[in-house]
Amino acid sequence: MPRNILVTNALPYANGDIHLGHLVGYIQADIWVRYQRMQGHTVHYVCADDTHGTPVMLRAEKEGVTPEQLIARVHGEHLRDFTDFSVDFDHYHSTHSDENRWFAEDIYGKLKAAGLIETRAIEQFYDPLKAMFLPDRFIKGECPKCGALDQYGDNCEVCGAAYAPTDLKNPVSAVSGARPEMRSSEHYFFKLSDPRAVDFLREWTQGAGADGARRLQAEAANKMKEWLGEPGENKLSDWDISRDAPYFGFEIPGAPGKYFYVWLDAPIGYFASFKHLADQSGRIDVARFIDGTAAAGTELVHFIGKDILYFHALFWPAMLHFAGYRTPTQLAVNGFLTVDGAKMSKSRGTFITARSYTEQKLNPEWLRYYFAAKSNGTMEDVDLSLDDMIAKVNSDLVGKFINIASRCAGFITKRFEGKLAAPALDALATYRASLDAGEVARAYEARDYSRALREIMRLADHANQYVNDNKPWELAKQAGQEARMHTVCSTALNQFRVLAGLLKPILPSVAAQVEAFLNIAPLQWAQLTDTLPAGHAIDKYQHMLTRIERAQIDALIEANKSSLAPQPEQSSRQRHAEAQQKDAEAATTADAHIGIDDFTKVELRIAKIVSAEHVEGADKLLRLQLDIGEAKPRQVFAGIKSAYDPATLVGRLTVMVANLAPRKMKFGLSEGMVLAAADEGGKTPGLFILSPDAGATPGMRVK
Ligand code: B3M
Ligand code: ZN
Repeated sequence: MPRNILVTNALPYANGDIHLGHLVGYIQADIWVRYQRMQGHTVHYVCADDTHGTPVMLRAEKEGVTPEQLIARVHGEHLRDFTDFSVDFDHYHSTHSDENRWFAEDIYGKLKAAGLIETRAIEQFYDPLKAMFLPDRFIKGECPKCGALDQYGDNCEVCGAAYAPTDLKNPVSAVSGARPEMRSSEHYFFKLSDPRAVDFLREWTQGAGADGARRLQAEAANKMKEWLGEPGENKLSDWDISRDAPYFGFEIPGAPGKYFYVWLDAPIGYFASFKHLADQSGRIDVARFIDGTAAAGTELVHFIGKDILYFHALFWPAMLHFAGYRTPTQLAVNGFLTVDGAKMSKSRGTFITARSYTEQKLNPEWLRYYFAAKSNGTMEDVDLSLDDMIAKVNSDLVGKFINIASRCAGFITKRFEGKLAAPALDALATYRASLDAGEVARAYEARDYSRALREIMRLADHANQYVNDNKPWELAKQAGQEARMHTVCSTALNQFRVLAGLLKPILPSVAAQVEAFLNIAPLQWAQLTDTLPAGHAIDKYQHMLTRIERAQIDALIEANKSSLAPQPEQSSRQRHAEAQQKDAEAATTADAHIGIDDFTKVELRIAKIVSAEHVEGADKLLRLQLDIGEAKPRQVFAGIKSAYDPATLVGRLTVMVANLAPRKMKFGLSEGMVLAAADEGGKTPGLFILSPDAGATPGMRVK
């Protein structure tokens, strides 16, 4: 029975480059789609850029362009990267589109009609300078647990603690540097705690689709059990789906100044992209794939990373179900990418962008092959071990697979005008008998590509054995062995053809070259073991795939080494799958350079410490009076008590930030900040305040 499947990949956020970590899931999905099509099934494969939210808004502002301009540029970049890696969507759309607005409003309206939308006021950090509410990731401060400076509002990069932004000590807005204040605002909530939603999700996450296949991998289903709690227990909170202006997104109908939170309309983008595709093609019945009542007999499969499981296994199916849409048939969840066993790192050069990979002229099929060899259909992390990648590509892909053609094709062209002989039927029969095509098919279906490749490589060994046993290059030198050599090479090329078909979902561009070289119609699963008949003319063999040189990998790593000193590694999101609901608003500013204008906003001045004393009831602070040439010294509370005896500070010159907004503290007003060095990694304990060179006097500007 031909299947009808709508397949999606997670929508990459329109604020940043595609990197190899992204590509794991995209390549896995693309392989699956190609496999299904080879089986004769109908697949619609769509994706889009996820464009809304604060990070896009702020980044556009910083670049001096409109959000629309920014997302248009990124759309082009993302699509080009995917195309370079043969991730071949039928359509690549944008969540900032008419279709998406329509679906978002429709779903919201239906949830509201179902009594599942509620408003209530919440307290949130507000940036008074920038006049906007701050997402957690745009608040920085000291970690409440380990005291590390400069940590984001949701978790600490140093000790790994997860917390609420209100727990941060000395919070500042990462947007303006202002001290945020608490403000109340009316928000819209999707009532996930409603018993209807909880009951539905309990059933949905543990249950199976119409075809009996589980919707979630075992690990994912278990995670859901944890998140949902025991029956009777209700651990779900309502989901805050609104954000206040200024916000780049869709305004909520009937709620001026309130916008849909980016994560509400992001998954809806799957449908928007599909609708656009259907409208373009004029031949796809959208309702058959997405309507709650009309969608029996079609499938909806989402490929996602494990960091966004929460959204796709709870919010999304609940939204769909209660709005009368169909729910996903399957979530295909992949793990994170590590490189040589460690998290991707900008300073080590292992945060590798898709663009740099192609710019360094590495072959995308190498990566597709290696990722496939490391993908087993579970949520386990995938390790890109660079030496192992070189070894696997060179020995398996080039050494075992390509090698068969390169050793036999030349003789056919030179000696037999490119025409094949009838293959040795006995040899071909043993070969085919040794292939368990059903096993390869089951492995592809289960996204266990590593298992599929083991089976395929076993078969490649068999083919190589045949060539080694029959040595066409020796037959070529012997008189009277012409016909035998012709048969051996023709048999080997028939064997090669089967391998190319089996590998086609993983290596589309190599497979296309093989089809051209063998002069055959596109390989399909049902015709895998067809025979190329005697007299079939092939094309001249051209080399299809080179080996990887270590130097190419080294150059790639070098090209990805950040010019900045070591910085926080890829954000700690990978450690906190659950806290990652907030990821869509992930920091944009973390690794950017600042311009000189940003720097000169900070007014640094030489200050003379005229008095220093302990503060009653404060275990970290000293009260300093600082002379910066003004009529009256400034009072500053500095967290340096652990490092300095106040008496030794009096009379010293140091450096202070003079234009920091004054802050009211329990002990009085703090009118600035002194600078101190600290080893954030915590290896060298202590705090070290700065001193100017001799000759500097109080009040001098530091630039
Ligand atoms: N854009 C992933 C992220 O930004 C998010 C995926 C959306 S899928 C609907 O982390
Ligand atoms: Zn910490």
